[in-house]
Amino acid sequence: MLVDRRGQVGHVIVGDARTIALPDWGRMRAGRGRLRGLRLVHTHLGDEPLTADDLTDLALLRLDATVAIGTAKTGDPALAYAAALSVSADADEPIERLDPVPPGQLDFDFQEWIREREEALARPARTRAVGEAERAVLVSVTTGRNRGDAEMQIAELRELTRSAGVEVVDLISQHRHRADPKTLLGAGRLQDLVVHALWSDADLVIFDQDLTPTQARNLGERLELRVIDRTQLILDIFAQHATSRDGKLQVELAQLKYRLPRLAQRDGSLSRLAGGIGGRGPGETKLEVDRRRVRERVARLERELKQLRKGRESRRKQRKRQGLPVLSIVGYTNAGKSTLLRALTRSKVHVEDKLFATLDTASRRLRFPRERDVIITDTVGFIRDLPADLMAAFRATLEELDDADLFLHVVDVATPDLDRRIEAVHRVLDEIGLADTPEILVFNQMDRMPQGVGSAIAVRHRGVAVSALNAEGLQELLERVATTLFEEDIPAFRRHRLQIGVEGTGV
Ligand SMILES: Nc1nc2c(ncn2[C@@H]2O[C@H](COP(=O)(O)OP(=O)(O)OP(=O)(O)O)[C@@H](O)[C@H]2O)c(=O)[nH]1
Ligand SMILES: [Mg+2]
Repeated sequence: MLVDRRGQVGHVIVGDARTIALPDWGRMRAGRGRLRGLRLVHTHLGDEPLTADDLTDLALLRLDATVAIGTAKTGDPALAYAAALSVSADADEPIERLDPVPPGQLDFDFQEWIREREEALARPARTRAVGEAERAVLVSVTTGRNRGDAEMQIAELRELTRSAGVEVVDLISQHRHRADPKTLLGAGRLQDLVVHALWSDADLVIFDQDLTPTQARNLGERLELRVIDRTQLILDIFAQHATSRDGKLQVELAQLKYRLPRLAQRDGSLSRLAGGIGGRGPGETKLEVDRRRVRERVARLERELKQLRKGRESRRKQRKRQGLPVLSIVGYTNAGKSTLLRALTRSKVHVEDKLFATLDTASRRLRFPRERDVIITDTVGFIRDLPADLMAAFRATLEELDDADLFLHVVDVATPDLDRRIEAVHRVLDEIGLADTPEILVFNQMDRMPQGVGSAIAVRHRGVAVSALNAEGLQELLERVATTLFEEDIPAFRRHRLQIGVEGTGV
């Protein structure tokens, strides 16, 4: 039976020995941070306590309480086992169980009890102000043997979340032998997730691992919260930061391509959802329409991007005719690439302590002594496991790198997983066929390290240590550039002292 707050029986459901099918919850949706307003009282065929499935339903459906009444050998009711979600964030367990008693002795003021619990739950919600950032629970599930760098991964997910303007309110992590194909997380951690999201009044859940369309759908439905994965988060950041026409179109294209299989997948399994919850969501016809629209839009975007690409190509050709060497700044996101461009050219390109602050290539002219000019370009940052759709969409932007005679590969020297990041950048360069372009490793942000440490790391990697922010080490860097590009020996340059001049932005 499903019993509402007034004590009225709304549904009587007859199941079989193994399962009961609960009704469609569509119209009985709980508000955010609230319980459903329904308690489930059901019988078990033996004198058996609440099962794992009972507790999963309790959590996922956010029931007020669940009660199982066992049956004695005689056929009489045995004990009543009751449980509810823990309402205090200090609780050790997501679920609170009452001591089993014969059903007749399950005697307390339910109205009062549930009122207190809802109040405890509503407390975090009340402190929220209008215009406040969205709140997210982060989830990380590592599998098999690849748990080694889980902490770094989580730290990076936090940074990505912050860059998207979302506040992190909680973290759930799990190491599993194998990912659950339906929900990624195991049932127990899923309960934890529901309860933590409830406690922290979260608006969305962000998974560090990419979700299959099926997992995304299952989780969204069970949590009744927006569920996104790392790829979507990165796409969101890109969408927020895109400024040029090119950038906006590329991001939109990547987003649509990511969404398409998720739309297509949905209707195939509308009929039966796990846990006996009736199917809901938009009907097939609407999905058909959605899918067609998305495909049309994808085609249009691709056409438009092709046009823009032509313009870009002719600009590149023109530049080539000028015969100027091209220096491209590449590196992991937030390493300080734009800051370095600024420092070198004293220009005002956009710098921000956010991942993927730069999405568009910006080129400036850099003047070396003896009238030798170089084009220097700033590019979009890289990240490990760059989503494939995004790579494809940004291929056009990355094509600019084809022209580079030399890469300035900027590394944040203060990051603990520096080697991994260098490797991640090399992997992307390799994927776009540019592994052979010479590079100078630039260990930036040395001001954040104790004296001498940055330079020591740079020496070990045969790079140059700089602080783009404080304009330190730039002279040495430029000398290295000059020797590499013009094959001139350093002493000759020392005599001249490098005077860099900067010219307009119309490259
Ligand atoms: N302390 C210190 N901070 C720096 C230095 N260089 C850059 N930063 C800071 O690092 C943050 C990121 O700098 P950006 O230049 O935007 O980095 P980016 O590599 O262009 O980043 P994306 O475009 O987002 O990939 C900013 O807050 C900068 O002020 C440095 O030498 N020292
Ligand atoms: Mg930048």
